[in-house]
Amino acid sequence: MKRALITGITGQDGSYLTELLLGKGYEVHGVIRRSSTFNTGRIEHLYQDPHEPEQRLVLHYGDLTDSSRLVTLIEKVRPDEVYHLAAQSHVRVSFDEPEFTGNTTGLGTARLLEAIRMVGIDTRYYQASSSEMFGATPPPQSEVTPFYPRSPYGAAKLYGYWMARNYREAHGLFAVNGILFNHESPRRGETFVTRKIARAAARIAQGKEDFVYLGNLDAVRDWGFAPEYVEGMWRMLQADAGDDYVLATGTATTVREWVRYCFEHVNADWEKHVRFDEGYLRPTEVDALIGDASKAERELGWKAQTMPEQLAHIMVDAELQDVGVSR
Ligand code: NAP
Ligand code: G4F
Repeated sequence: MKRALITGITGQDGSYLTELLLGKGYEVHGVIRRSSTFNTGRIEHLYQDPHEPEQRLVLHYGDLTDSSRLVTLIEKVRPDEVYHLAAQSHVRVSFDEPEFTGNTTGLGTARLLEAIRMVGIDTRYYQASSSEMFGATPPPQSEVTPFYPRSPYGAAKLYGYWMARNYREAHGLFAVNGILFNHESPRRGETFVTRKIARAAARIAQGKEDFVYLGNLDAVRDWGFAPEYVEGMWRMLQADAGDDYVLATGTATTVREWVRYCFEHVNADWEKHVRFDEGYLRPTEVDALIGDASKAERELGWKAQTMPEQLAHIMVDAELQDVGVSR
């Protein structure tokens, strides 16, 4: 039985990856943060009682800012595969908290890599790199596109990217950078734009709210479906050698188009319900991200299946179900 360690198991991707790995027969160990309220809602359905002899999902307290804990965790679990997904992952928030973002998203990666090196285990390491690293470089973006981050988050992720590459080159670690373009789902955090809009469309259609306040509607993103992307992460760690791969749909959608997809799905006129709030603008914006995932298709047999309009419908339907409407 293979053993995996997932940081960020309570996040969107962590929850889908846990489902995938448990389904493949893995023993899964997840790192969770101590919180005064439960933060395990996304993995509640996967929870296993620690008293069960056959337990294959084990949760451990830990934090990316706590190096010694990362060392003890790696020593205790001795995973065959490490999926490093934990991060302060919100771009807008990273402008308010650049130091915290650097400490967790950037240095947290160095702490984890160093823990693996110090303990000396033979493991495969997945780094959750991001299309946000491309920033101002125009699309299409692939593994050979130069980086130009436009946020403290993007800069922190770029540091993590180069640290993973350096541990591959300097220490021979099987380290992979998954450069993932935006991927969404009904489990997406409520303040990311796709979920915020899907949720608003459903609630407005049910008369629970009147307006949604948004920032830049002109930004272009390449939105795919998260469960397909975690399959790509797993495939990267099954390759013959550590390498870097882009995962994306290759399609361009503006925030305005996403708004239209969601509101049309509930037969509402978005122009009557969407209002502008400059508080949602970023000091520096990433205008357009459109990925070229041909390397992942060629080498891993991975290809995105769900395209943005269908994804918008999946997310709105989930929100409708949440407010008691089934379709
Ligand atoms: P997410 O939903 O925001 O989840 C982030 C996870 O990190 C949560 O489990 C969170 O724990 C944990 N975390 C945050 N700070 C931590 C700390 N100091 N110590 C330990 N854990 C900490 O993110 P996601 O969408 O699943 O994305 C997964 C990873 O992929 C992230 O690194 C993200 O930056 C990267 N990424 C995401 C996308 C995307 O479109 N989704 C694209 C490219 C790259 P709590 O639940 O306690 O907050
Ligand atoms: O949904 P977003 O906050 O995602 P963003 O900034 O693209 O970052 C996400 O994708 C990255 C991959 O490229 C990940 F690495 C990162 O962790 C995260 O998952 O914003 C998307 C776009 C932006 O251009 C933003 O300016 O939507 C625009 N937007 C317009 N109004 C808004 C809003 N974004 C948010 N969050 N809230 C708004 O009201």
